[in-house]
Amino acid sequence: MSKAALLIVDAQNDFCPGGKLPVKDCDKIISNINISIDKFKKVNLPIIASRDWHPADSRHFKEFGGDWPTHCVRNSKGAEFHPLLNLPDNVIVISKGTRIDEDSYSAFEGQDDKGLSLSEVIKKLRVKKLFICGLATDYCVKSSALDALKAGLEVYLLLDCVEAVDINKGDGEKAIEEMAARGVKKIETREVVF
Ligand code: VGL
Ligand code: ZN
Repeated sequence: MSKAALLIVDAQNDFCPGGKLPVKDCDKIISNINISIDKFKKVNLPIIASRDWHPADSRHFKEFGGDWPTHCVRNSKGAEFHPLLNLPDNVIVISKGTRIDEDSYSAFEGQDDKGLSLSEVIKKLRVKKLFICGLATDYCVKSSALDALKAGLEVYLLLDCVEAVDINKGDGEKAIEEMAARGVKKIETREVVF
């Protein structure tokens, strides 16, 4: 069987209630993600967590000409992973949006702590199947899933482990349909078995 990994996209405080760009039902999503984490942990498959890690003066922010309220400023409380997210000690953290002039919606635009890109990390681990979950469906999850397809991976979207910002109503649903049309496979946590 080809090797799988779990990619948790931007499960950070600022995308949850009380944060700067909250999705609804964050707690439910985090608890579903934790169930997925356990499944990968049990069989020793890699778990990768991306994080939005912006400089305070990023051009991604409205204040500096971008589209978004200030969020996930690196080293701030809002940029921390959600406190209930049960990441294993050996999680591979991918930081993205770290330069002043980049949005980096996709985790494939980020690097690990040694400066390796996500594609390099995945190649090194010989991962062929990527299970994607996290926040937000209509931006970073979608962008990461489409880049994963471009990288030649078999891509699964964990439907019960994603939520959209839905700036316009229905954005999340549209994003899911777009991913599916390009070849992303839709799956629920309970269907993940190794
Ligand atoms: C995201 C908007 C801005 C995301 C990040 O993680 O989906 N969305 N920055
Ligand atoms: Zn961002």
